[in-house]
Order: sequence, then C-alpha cells, then structure tokens
Amino acid sequence: MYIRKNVASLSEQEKRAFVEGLLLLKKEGRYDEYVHWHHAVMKPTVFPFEPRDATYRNGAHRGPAFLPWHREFLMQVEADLRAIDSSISIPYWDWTADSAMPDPATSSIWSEDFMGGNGVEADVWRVATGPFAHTKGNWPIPEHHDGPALRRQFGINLPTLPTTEDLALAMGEIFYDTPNFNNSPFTIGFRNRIEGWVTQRGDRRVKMPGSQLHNRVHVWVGGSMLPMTSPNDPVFFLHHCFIDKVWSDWQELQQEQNSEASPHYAPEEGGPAGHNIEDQLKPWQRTIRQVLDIAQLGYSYEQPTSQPRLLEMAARVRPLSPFMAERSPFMAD
Ligand SMILES: [Cu+2]
Repeated sequence: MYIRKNVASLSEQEKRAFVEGLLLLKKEGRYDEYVHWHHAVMKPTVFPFEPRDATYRNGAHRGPAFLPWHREFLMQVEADLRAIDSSISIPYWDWTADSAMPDPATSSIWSEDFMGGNGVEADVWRVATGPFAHTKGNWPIPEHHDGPALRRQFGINLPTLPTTEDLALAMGEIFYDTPNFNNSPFTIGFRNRIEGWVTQRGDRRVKMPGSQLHNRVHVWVGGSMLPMTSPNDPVFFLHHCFIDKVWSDWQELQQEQNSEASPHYAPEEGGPAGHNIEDQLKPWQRTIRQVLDIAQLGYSYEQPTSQPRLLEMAARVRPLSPFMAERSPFMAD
C-alpha cells in the first residue's frame, strides 16, 4: 500500500525524484507513448442514434469510462515511475486551494524545482522556467500542432480555477451517471459533473460561465493542456490524480450513505461500447469493475485539512435526480 500525496506537502527530495522520473521516461521515449494512449482513444463509441463523431464521445471522455480509464492510465504511468524509484507516487494538485489564492500562478506547484511556471506571451506562450522549459532542451514535444515546446496560458481562456463550492456540487451527486451517458449539460450524475460538462445551462446553481471542474482546469492552464495530446504537459497527471482522488472520496461517501446502490457505477450493460462495467479499458487489460476500488489496487490518498469543509458543503447540496431535473420541454435551453 502506498500513498499519493498533496503536491503542497511534498519534500524537496520527493519533488526531485518525481521530476527526474518524468525526465528519464521522456528521454527513453516512453513518455510519448502516454500521450499517444490518450490521443488514440478518440475513436467514437456511440449508441445507434448518436452521431459517429469522435468528439461526441470516445473510449475515455464524455462518458462513464472517463474516470476508470484515467485511473488505469495513471496506474500505468505510476508503475513505470515506481520501477525507476519505488518511493515515487503521483502527487495530486488540489486546484480548489489555488483558486482561493490572490494569484494561483504563485502556487508551489509552478515552482522552478517542480512543474515550472506560466508560458511567456511574447514567446508564443512557451514555458521558460523549470525542468520542462524549452530552453533546457529536456522536454521535446513531437508533432505538436503549435511547435515542439511546452506551452501554458494561465487564465487566458477562462479567468478562474474551480472552487470548493464548485467541487461540492459534484460531491453532492447521488448517481454515478445516467442515460444517455453523454456530455449534455442536462446529463445528471457525478461523472458528467466532475468531467465538467454541467454548465450554467444545465444547473443554475453553477457560479461561473463556461467549462467546469476537470475541463475548466485544462482550459485555465491552456496551451499544451488544451488538445487531446494534453498529457504532453506533465501537470496533466497531477490534475488527473486529483480527479481520481475526488472520485475515490465520492465512492467512499456513497458506500457510507447509499450502500444499497453499490457498486456505484453505471451502466452495467447496454451502454456505449467501452463504457459498461465489464468492458476492458483499452489499450490495457483490466476491466472497469477491476479498477473501482483503490484499496484493492494498492494505494490511498493523503487528505488535505480542508476535507471536512468540502464534505460539509457537499452534505448541504440538494442532488438533482433524472426525475426532478431542471430540464423541461417548456424551458428554453
Ligand atoms: Cu483531463
């Protein structure tokens, strides 16, 4: 059993080991395979009545498999890192903490000895600081649509990171996912909420316009985090580690409060290919059912001191259900 820590509580030594592991995987060409895995799941997987369009839904996004697919993805990358140095685990980036800072760009995650900082506008948003800066030459990005360098544009495409209040809306959901298991702003459930598709259109309690939660963080970082090749920015793994933590927190909450609905995953069958509970998480071997319990997978999460406050806020959220949705044929979209 090993622990995934909060980025904010990493020691100098732990930061160094993680960065050196990433740089070694990059040098060996292994890292670029991760980017390809993420990019290759673009193949459409749809119901007969849906458009055969890769951006509509694919094996890892805009559907129920979003969380299990990324959980398996992180474990694959983490196993490679731990083969280099068994003390390494992927740390998580709690961006709700950074959203409360006057300037999230000053967060320790972006320090010179860790992820490096923002891109430089005058240099077409190329990252100029830290181990992954293009000037250091250790982080080449092949066939990138805007040239072979890591790019970031903090807050340019969306002004703010998601808050604890935003996260509480996701934690307050009682369904994992509901038909049509897609990314409509009206699709109810934890998965669609945390992935970030439930905007102000689908729920008037949502405070900020635009993409939410997981999606919002990709868009806030900007640059290399925007396209489907987003694992090109190593912060991808820290971001998705937090998404995985939030999912495991939600699972624990459901086990306590809603245990008869176990295993807290949907659909069991009859959903789009790749998204049913017994479906394989391609290109790997495990099925969705096999990655539902992190204790069984051998890891756990360090909890931030803010956790009780989040759970308290989540307990006050009135969950939407498919039968009392804010959607009505009499309402304009
Ligand atoms: Cu993502």
